[in-house]
Amino acid sequence: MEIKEFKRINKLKYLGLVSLMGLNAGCTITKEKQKPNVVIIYMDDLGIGDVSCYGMGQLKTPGIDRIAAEGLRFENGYATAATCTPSRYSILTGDYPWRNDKAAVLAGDAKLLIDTSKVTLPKILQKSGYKTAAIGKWHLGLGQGNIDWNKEILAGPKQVGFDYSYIMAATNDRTPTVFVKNGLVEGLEANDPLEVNYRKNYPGEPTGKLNPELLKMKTTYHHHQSINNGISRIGFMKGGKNAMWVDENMADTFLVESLRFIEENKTKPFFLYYALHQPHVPRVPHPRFAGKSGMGPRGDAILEGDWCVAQVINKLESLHILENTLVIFSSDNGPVLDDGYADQAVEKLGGHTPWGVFRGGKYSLFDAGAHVPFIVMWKGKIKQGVSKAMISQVDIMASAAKLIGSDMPDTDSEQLLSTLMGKTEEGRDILHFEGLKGRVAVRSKEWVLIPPYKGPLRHSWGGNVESGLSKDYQLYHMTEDPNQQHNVYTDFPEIANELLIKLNEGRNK
Ligand code: NG6
Ligand code: CA
Repeated sequence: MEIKEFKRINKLKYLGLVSLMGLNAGCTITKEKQKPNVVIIYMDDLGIGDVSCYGMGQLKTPGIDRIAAEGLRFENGYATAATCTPSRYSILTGDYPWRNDKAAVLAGDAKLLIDTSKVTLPKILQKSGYKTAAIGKWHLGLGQGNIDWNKEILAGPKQVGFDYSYIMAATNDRTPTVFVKNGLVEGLEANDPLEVNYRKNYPGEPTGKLNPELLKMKTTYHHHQSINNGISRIGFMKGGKNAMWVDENMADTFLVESLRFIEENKTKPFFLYYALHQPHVPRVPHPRFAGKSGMGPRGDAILEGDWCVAQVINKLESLHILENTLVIFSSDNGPVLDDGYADQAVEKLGGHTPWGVFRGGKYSLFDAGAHVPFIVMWKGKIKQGVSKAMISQVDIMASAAKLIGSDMPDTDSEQLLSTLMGKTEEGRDILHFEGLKGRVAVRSKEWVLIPPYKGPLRHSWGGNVESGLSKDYQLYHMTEDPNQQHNVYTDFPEIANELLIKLNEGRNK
């Protein structure tokens, strides 16, 4: 047995043990009124049609469905962007990503995107006595430029408001393929320093392009640089061999970290930002999920993620803190099939529709780019059911501030606590979202307006997804025509003009 696998099993055993202990301790948790815990469960590239409770696809996701069955499922929930970094920026800062001109898909060696003087969601909670943790995918930059991976990284989750962090720097398809725990690369040995470069390779280091014989998964676009675990990535790296992750164990690693954090903080208010990597490429689920979906690695990775979600809910339940925890489940952007690796996502899809009834997907300004699963649960507190209210992930921050009675700075975040709690079906009147960097659309309850933007009709490197870009204005009636087949811009000039004003208000502010 490999050392890493051994460690993993032991970690799981430890968990089994501690969760039993937790069961007993749960009874003694003080009943005095306590601030509710907040848990954000954030998946990566998961489409609205990938989640079975939305009734639009063919996969079965019982773990996520439980959150909907016992909570409130939003039919009009949005990320602020059709890519990762910008959406994450919004969740944590309460601002639209286009307020920061660097908020685009970041390289693995990019510097911290969030100004450390900025009030953030974790900082608000921290100030109110919460223990805060970021576990999983970060992708918001680290350090202040020219990062030295062999020293403590002094700009990252901690400086943004997280007491504890256990993260991957960027994406699972970008170097460095290591975990960073509280600012330090985990498992790094002093005699094998880690170096990362996004411009050129290190002499003698294999790459996917030069050494295809070392690969267990072929690439379709880009990802042909440094290799770890038989998979080539974007970006070069050298050294740090003992610190390299094993993709198959990534889900368990982040889960174990999350469960431990919950366990350790069960008696005090906590905020957990649990950012899963599934089903982002490379899709390499643990062998116990391989082949389980019949849809290839993409489907299997979703089943793995769904199982992880269930473990978190089970943990909260077994500790008797589900009644005191607001759980928010969502995805950072819409779905994509071929995102750079030949993993049969297209060939094995069958009749499944990750984008649901909507058009486009990840990277797209059509609706499926940012229209994502959005489900909340708070046992005994949130009204169960389905809400048609329009809500954006950027609204979580002001709503959470209201929940705990904290001040909220002036941001793009709308305070929609009553909407989140299911007390009203009134949500936003207007929301904005971004396709690729800087291309913003505006949506009202009924309409969406996409102004003209330069760019290709399809992203050939992004699964051939329709970009939603056009040289013409596009206006769609979202309730009558959710698949955006009929551009009615010329039929409704007044509506288009009103929306254009709103678009610019949100774009320029
Ligand atoms: C793209 C990558 C894609 C993915 C994406 C970021 C290619 C062809 N595509 O540039 O694989 O990594 O960036 O995804 O290189 S996100 O979910 O983090 O935004
Ligand atoms: Ca993503």
